[in-house]
Amino acid sequence: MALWFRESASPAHRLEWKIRQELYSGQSPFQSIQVLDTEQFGPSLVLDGIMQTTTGDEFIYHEMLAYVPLLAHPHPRRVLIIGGGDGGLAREVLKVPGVEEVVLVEIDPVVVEVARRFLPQHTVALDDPRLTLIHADGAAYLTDQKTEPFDVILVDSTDPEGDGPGTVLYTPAFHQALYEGLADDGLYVQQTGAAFYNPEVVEQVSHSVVTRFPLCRVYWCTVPTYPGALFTFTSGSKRYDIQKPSTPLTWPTRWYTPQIHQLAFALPPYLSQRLPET
Ligand code: AAT
Repeated sequence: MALWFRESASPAHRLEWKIRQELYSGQSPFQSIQVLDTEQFGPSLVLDGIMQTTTGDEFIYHEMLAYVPLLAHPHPRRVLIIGGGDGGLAREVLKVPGVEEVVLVEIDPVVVEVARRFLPQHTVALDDPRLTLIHADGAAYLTDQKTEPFDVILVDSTDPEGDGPGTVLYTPAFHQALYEGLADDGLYVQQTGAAFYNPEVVEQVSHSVVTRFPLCRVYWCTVPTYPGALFTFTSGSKRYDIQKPSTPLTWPTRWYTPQIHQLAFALPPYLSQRLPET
């Protein structure tokens, strides 16, 4: 009998993946962790019952979370990634010319271990000498760290679900810590979820960001894996307008182009009506 993994997009809409095999199942101190070999998208990471990243479509999310901010910033030397223990985002960040140092703060060591075992496409850059891996809560790291400021911070986290580890990364206190952790011309982006079903996430984050950062922008891409496909990112910037690519793209990509970069900021009115004036 075929095995299916099922996730609720809403109480009345479900997504299902046909599973070849469960590759891993465990419980860490932070969350439940599964790696499922899906027939459509290959090996895929599920945390607390929510699909996080699949081998087949991860390039869309990771390219858009890395390249929009990094190619809008003219010299992104020091980059902080919060979450992203699967390594897919770090892989893209480390392709950008001029990136000298990446600090990856992932709360859960088990995510990194299982990604190394089962998601090799994601983890190819985790041993790059420019990368430092720290296991800590990203919010606590930012508040406690006494190191020099970052040019770019990328928040590749789980959604704000109940008492899950990602919830703290959607609070005004965290946005204040982000502001303080960035250089005078720094900028940040965080994933703000599937905007058809959870538009309140992007709404709340953008209202918090706009009170702290001179520039707040929302952009999107489509990810088949995430409910409703329409997926959003919210950014805060101290100086540079993240809508405008300033560094040329000189390496192959599968989703990102400078034209997609600019089009990604065109928002449907049902969503823009919820967002603050910027
Ligand atoms: N690269 C795409 C994968 C993810 S997983 C998000 C990661 O964020 C997980 O490994 C989780 O352990 C980590 N995380 C959650 N909270 C924190 C925290 N407070 N500090 C550091 N790391 C954290 C994201 C996919 C997006 C899913 C959209 N539904």
